Amino acid sequence: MKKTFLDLLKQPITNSYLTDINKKSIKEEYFYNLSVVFDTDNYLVSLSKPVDPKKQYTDKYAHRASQSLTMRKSFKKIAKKLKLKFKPSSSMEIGSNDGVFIKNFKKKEIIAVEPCANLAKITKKMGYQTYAKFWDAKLANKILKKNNSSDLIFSANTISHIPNLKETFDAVNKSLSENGAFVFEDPYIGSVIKMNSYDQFYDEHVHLFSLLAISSLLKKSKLRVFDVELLSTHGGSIRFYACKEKAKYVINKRVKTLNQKELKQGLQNFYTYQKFGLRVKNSKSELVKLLKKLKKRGKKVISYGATYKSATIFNYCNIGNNLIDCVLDSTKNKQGKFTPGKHLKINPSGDGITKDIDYAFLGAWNFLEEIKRKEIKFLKRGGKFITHVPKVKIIGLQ
Ligand code: DWN
Repeated sequence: MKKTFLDLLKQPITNSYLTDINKKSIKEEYFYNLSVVFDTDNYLVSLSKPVDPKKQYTDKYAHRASQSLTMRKSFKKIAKKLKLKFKPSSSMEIGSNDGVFIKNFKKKEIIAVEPCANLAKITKKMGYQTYAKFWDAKLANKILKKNNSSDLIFSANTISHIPNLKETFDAVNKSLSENGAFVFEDPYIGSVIKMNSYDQFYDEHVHLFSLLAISSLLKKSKLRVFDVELLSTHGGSIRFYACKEKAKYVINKRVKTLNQKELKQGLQNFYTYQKFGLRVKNSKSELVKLLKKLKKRGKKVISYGATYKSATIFNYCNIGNNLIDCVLDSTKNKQGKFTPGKHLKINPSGDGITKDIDYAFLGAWNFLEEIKRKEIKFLKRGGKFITHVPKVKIIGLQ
């Protein structure tokens, strides 16, 4: 049974950065109601009503996974580790974005799957066999007609974006070689609950995974988890290592340990999510209170990182130009545009936060350390960051 525990109100599609603010663009902006449910049968946390993927993954997809040093390093490290561990002769990545992972593989060794045409163009140009399509049974069959099954299927921040998980996992099973490994990582619901990072809920994050939920879902597609890792990336992610039911892999003890940890955290109980829902409401009032106080004192506040996550915060908390001046972002194709829903101008982060700024809300709180290093001058002159994770607070130099 699906039970609702969170209502994040009317939200826009997070990838829909506006090029212009005028009557027409505002009228055409698409909104939907973002509410989140817990499935008591398989412990899966999902959006109650996912948006049509064709509206989301267009040829104007903005996010470039290679924009942060943290992620470039993380993808390089995992590529090296997977090559050593599984020695795959044929690999595939589902959701290859701008090629930040596959660039660590030889051109003939890996296939890219990426539905956003503008991103698929990048990996094609790099020389990789790229399918500019959504991952589903039809595509899996098409790829198998031309290629061997895969010894390694990798996917980062993509599986949680796909509404139909049964079809997704069935297609993976079909595409894996007998002892192939399916390694995928996505934001972890355990971290979201712990850190109160409710901004991980937005249109693209159709599900947030736990080990409990994934174990149950994979079983239905004759797959099983044989190892698991908790990661610090994106404010807390989970990496699953899965294989066919009869593959050679022995289950690592990390699986049992995490299973117990999740039960202890209560990820199997609706009550845990209900309590989280209440904490989210408090976080909203704390943040709005702080921003209003700073505004009253004449402080200049901006936001750092035009993240998809921050669209949830701004729209849920009703934060617009009344409280925040603009957003800084290093991604070229976001610059000069306006954030979805609240229409904050996105400016280049350029040489750093300018002297007139007193506070910067961390839209990209998951890159706090990287941003702190970049913006050390801002901190040294007394500038401060604001975050809502794990609770609303101000971060200075110390
Ligand atoms: O799953 C998803 C994740 C991985 O990426 C997607 N559905 C969409 C996107 O979500 P996000 O926008 O919340 O992700 P990030 O990676 O937290 O975005 C960081 C943003 O901040 C980028 O636009 C780049 C920007 N940035 C910056 O301007 N200066 C980041 C850093 C580290 C910086 O120093």
